[in-house]
Amino acid sequence: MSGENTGKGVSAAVVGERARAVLENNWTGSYTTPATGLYPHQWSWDSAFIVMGLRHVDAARARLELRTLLDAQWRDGRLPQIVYDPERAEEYQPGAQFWSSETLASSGPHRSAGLVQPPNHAWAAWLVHCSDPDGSRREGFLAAVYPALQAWHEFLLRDRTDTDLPLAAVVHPWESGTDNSPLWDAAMAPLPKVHHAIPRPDLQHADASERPSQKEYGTYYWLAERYRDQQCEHGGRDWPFLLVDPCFNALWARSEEALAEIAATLGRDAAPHRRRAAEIADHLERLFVPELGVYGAWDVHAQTSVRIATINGLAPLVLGSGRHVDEVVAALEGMRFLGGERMSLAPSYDATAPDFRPEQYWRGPAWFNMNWLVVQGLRRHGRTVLADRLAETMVGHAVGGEFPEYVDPRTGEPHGSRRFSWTAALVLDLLA
Ligand code: 2M8
Repeated sequence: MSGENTGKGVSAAVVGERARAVLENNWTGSYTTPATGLYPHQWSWDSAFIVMGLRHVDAARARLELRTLLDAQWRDGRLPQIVYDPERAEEYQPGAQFWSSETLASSGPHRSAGLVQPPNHAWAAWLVHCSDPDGSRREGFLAAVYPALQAWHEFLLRDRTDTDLPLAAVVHPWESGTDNSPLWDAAMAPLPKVHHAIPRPDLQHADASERPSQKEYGTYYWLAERYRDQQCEHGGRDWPFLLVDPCFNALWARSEEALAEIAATLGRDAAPHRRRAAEIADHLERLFVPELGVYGAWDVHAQTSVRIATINGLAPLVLGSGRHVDEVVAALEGMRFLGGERMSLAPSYDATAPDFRPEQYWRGPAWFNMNWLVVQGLRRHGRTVLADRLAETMVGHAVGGEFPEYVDPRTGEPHGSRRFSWTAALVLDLLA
């Protein structure tokens, strides 16, 4: 796209410069915060998305970003949702004090949250290696990160899969990264709420109407406190929130494919990773909902399927093996998502649903990371015209809205934080 006009009267070179400036501004010296005000620490899947874009402008820094996250890995293999900056303890809640991870034998060397986030890290590691193979080799990057990434995936296998449907389950909506997605509503509804006051520093940086509600936070805290009080162990099917998310698992399979590439490059056995990727992809097919044309979720605790159309259900497109590519692309182009030209980007939730909210967090807005996943999936399956259209729109909305966290999918009107890191990073990737 270099030198071309992005459609907002700004050249691709200028967009690239602005995106780099966002990442520069949010860089701490060893990682990039998602946004300076609202999210002052290192977030797990944000960092991996950031690495996927940062590699085009500074591969060494991208490698450092990922290694910083992996340094915080717990002894049991989990990669924490948040690695806290002790200097900014009060600026985000729940913070390091809430989790007190330093009191747990299984935790890592840094203060971090006990939850996890979607496993896009091995994919990011492979991409950053491919961008600068010489630098990566000189640093021994793949050899250094491979054992940690393997241990992370083994944690998912050991701790999060169930015999009936061996896909990874999340134990809290925060783990899905799509916090208040309607996918979790039915499981959340019967859960209690805490009665104490909940600190909400997030509301100093974002309008309350664009953040999860106080009611949602009541249950988030109830569930997080319970998990923390059980030493960050869910203890099996009795855990009241155990949801299999199609996006989380698609990223796990995509990352297993990347681990196979990494293993082969290191002269190790790639076959177990290929097998695991194929198994996850196979099991994912059981989540396909024919009447919606997308993948749904599975509630392990309630033993029920969640048949709702969300952007999470399009994510399996990133896999090469998908058996329902035509149906998923038709759903993407249909009324629930792009609706022809009605939507400029794919919304996070079914646009035909009565409770679709185009400005409310994960209940309608279009997110850059999710649309980027859709673009990757479309490209993988040769649907380049639609992929290019979405990519161009993403770049236009990003630059028009100062790299917003998310946008109204109809108009591109910006919402949430501005100068948001993964928006800037993924735009850099699209420009490259
Ligand atoms: C949002 O989630 C955090 C909790 O992790 C929050 O709402 O405070 C989500 O959009 C999540 O996907 C993202 O990783 C995080 C930081 O950008 O913010």
